[in-house]
Amino acid sequence: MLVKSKRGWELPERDATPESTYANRRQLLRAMGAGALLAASAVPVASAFADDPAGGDKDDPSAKLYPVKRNDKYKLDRPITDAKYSTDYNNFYEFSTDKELVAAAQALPIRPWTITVDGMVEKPFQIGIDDLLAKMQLEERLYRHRCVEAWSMAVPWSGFPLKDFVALAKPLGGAKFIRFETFMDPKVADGQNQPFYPWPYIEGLTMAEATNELAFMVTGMYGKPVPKQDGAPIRVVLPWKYGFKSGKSIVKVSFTDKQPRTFWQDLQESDYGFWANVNPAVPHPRWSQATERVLGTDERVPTQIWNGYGEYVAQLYDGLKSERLFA
Ligand SMILES: Nc1nc2c(c(=O)[nH]1)N[C@H]1C(S)=C(S)[C@@H](COP(=O)(O)O)O[C@H]1N2
Ligand SMILES: [Mo]
Repeated sequence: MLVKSKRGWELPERDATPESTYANRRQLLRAMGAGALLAASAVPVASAFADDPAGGDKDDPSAKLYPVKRNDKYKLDRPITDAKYSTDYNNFYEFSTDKELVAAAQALPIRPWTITVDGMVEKPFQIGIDDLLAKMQLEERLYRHRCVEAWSMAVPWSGFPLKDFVALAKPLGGAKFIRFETFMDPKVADGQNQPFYPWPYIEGLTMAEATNELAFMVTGMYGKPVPKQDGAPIRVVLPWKYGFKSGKSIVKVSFTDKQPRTFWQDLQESDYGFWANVNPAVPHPRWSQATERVLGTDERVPTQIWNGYGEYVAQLYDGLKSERLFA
């Protein structure tokens, strides 16, 4: 769906092909190759609606923990995105490949919720989300978020530094990477019935990235528990990387000496690599990354290298120049 526009960089985000297109193309090709007809995926229907889908589940026992104190160190260069945009326009392929998935995501049960910590750690363990919340010092941070599809937002997230979680996990000296796994439950997440996606959603980081001060485990948003559509009850947020690196609704955190293979690498590695650091000068194979559309105002603004967080993270990559760091 190429649209003629005056200048290439003015191409609006809706004309950029979303991440799903390749998969859908692949689905079609595979189905044709097999001589089979694939039924259109059923429209997911929420089995339960929360009182206030934009503000967390009414039954969420963590609601009393919020709001938490803001850490003022992390400043925005733009206004906070109105919650009505950022909690209503989501990428969460488990529920849908289009952005309107709030209703479908309400079907996710978020209590009990257990996180398994395994791999190269002193002693593998499991911890319930409320026990974890009780152990961690929660704070609020204002971060910008840049999706690889060239839209962006600015959000007050609540949570705790990923490095505090790493300390709790006690990785062994030989651990070089951390791997995040999202829940797998095709009964509540209809997208997981689509077998051409390599479920469950896996993401990963180096230990140096995971222990960088910016890496954040998010449990809240806008002074309330994080809504299901945004990754309740716990997700990752990495503001210098494209949004797909920030896995939602995490059930397992593993430590390993091998670079984890990610969901998006399995799907289309040429477009979505392991590093995926934001860089306006490195286009996606099918669209420019030079500018981004700001959710809410639809203004187009220039994208910054490392999404503007270079002072914190650029040095992480000094010894990695031969890697494909930006796509
Ligand atoms: N499990 C899971 N995590 C995910 C995704 C997903 O589809 N499934 N989408 C990613 C992408 S592409 C982006 S941009 C962000 C979107 O987060 P938001 O919906 O809270 O804005 O979540 C990321 N985390
Ligand atoms: Mo994204």
